[in-house]
Amino acid sequence: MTDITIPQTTSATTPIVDAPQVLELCKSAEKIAICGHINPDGDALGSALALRNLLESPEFSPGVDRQVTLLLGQDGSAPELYDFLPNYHFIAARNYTDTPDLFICVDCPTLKRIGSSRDAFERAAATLVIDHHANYEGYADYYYGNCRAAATGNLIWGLIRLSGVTPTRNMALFCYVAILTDTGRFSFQNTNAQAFADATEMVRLGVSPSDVAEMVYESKSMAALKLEARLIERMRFALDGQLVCSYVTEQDLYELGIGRDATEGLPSILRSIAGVKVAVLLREETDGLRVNLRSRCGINVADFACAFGGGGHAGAAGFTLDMPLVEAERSVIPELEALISRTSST
Ligand SMILES: [Mn+2]
Repeated sequence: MTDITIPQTTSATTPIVDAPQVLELCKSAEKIAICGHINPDGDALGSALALRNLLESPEFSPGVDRQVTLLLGQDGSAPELYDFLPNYHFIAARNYTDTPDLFICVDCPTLKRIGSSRDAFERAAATLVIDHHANYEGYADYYYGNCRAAATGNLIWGLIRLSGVTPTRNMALFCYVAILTDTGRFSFQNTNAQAFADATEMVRLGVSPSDVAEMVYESKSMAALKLEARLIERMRFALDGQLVCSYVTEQDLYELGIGRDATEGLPSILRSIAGVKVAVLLREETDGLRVNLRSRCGINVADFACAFGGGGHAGAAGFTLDMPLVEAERSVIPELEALISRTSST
C-alpha cells in the first residue's frame, strides 16, 4: 500500500509524504495525539488504536518514551459497539490540554470532522493526515493517503508492515475491524484484493473472523433492533423504488436509550432492498442534519455529497446540512431523483 493517489480535491499546498516519511515524522515526535472523525466508525477507531500500538511499541523507536494520546472529536465516550476491542479507552478532547509534537488525523478528510479536537490540532507543532477519502481538503502540514485503499486501516497496516515492528495480534485485530466495517464485510465497491491480502495476514496472526463478526454484527441490543423497525416503517420511495429515504431523530435515540453509533448500519439496510439504486438516511446530529447516502449501479454519491460540502466514496458518502429534517428532505430528494435519472439515461 505504498502507492500514492492524489485526490482530485487535494490542495496543492499540502506536502504529500510517502510511507517511509510518515514513519520518520512519527519517530521524530515524542508527544503524539491521534484523532479520527466525529461519530467514529470501525475504521476511524481501529486505525487510531492500531497506530497507537505501533507508535508505542519499543521496537518502533528503542529508548524513546513516547506518549501517544487518542482523542475523540466529541464529548463523551467512544461507541459501545466497539468496546470489545482491547485497551479501548479514550481521553475526551476536553481533558487534553497538552501541546503535541505531532497531531495525526486518521480517516478524516476535512478539518470540520475532527470536531472538538480542533484546539489540540491547532496547538500541535506539526500535523499529518492519514486517509483514504477522495475529498481531502488539504488542511494539515502533511498528507499520506490513497483513495483506492478500502480502509484507512489498510494504510495503517502498510505502515506497520513497513516499520519492521513485529505485528501483534491486537494490531491485526484493530486493522481487521477497520477493513471489515469499511468494506461492509468485504462486500462494498471499495473491497479489493489488498483488503483480502491484508486480512489474510491478520487472520494468520490470530484474528478470528467469526468472533469479530459476532461482536460487530450479531451483538445488537433490542433497542437497536427497534430503531431499525422505526427506520423501516418510515421508508419513503421515489422513482419506482429506485430511491429510498428514511430518518432517525434525536428523540428516537433518547426514547430507546441508545447512542448514535446504533445508526451506523442503517443506510446499508435501506440499500439492501431490491431495485434501490440510492438510499438516503437523514439523521439529526449535534452539529446539524447528517445526510448519509448509499448507492449502487454506478451512481456516484461522493460527487453529489461534495457539492453539498461533504464527501466520501462513490458508493457511500455523506454531508451535513444546517436545516430541519423536513426541509432537508425537500431539498435533497429532487436532486437525487435528478442524479438517478441522469445516470440511468447515459
Ligand atoms: Mn474509512
